[in-house]
Amino acid sequence: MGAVVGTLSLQTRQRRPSRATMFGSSNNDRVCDDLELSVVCHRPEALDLLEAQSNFNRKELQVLYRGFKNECPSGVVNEETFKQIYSQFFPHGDASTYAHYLFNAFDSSQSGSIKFEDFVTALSILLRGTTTEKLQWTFNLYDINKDGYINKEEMTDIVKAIYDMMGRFTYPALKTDTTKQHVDAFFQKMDKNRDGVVTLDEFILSCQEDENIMRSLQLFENVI
Ligand SMILES: [Ca+2]
Ligand SMILES: [Ca+2]
Repeated sequence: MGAVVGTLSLQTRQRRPSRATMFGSSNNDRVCDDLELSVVCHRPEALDLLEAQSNFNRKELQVLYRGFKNECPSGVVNEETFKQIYSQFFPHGDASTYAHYLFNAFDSSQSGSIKFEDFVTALSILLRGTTTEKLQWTFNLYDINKDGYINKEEMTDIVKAIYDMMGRFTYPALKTDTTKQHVDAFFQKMDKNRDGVVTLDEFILSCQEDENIMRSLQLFENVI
């Protein structure tokens, strides 16, 4: 399990260099100009609302917005674009399946596209949220069909997607039964009442008992 949640922190580290470009502090004047034009003038309430709903201040939101518009001038990210951006961080593997699951977790309204608001909401939780919020978000990511339970099929799909994403350079001697072992270990630890599915309560309880998972969650904080 530690390796699964640990992957999230690995992603954070791998994404840092790109984040520096995406959210770099150059052209600060233009940040404000763009934001004035795109958000403040057209939707003056949007920034206030985001500031109230997220754990970012106005200045941080402006920098994030600049980065978002830079990568996605249309203002929304569809799944194909998301996969392309995300895959750049995992050049040795195939990140498309994991990116699909991540996309659905970012797209909390299941609208088929990620708007700036969706992006800020997810980042706010992952970087500045409480432990429970981060675990809820991760649970939702693993709960592929969003029915409130993680079953073995979903966990198998997630673990396979993570192995695909990491590629053969990270897991050179991957055996076919490794996925099953990983999933079995996950359920051994998480499925407290042994009914074959992991609920949010079981997930949060089990993660909080695990120091490795708690440490990897803390790595999210203060990276922006
Ligand atoms: Ca499910
Ligand atoms: Ca259970």
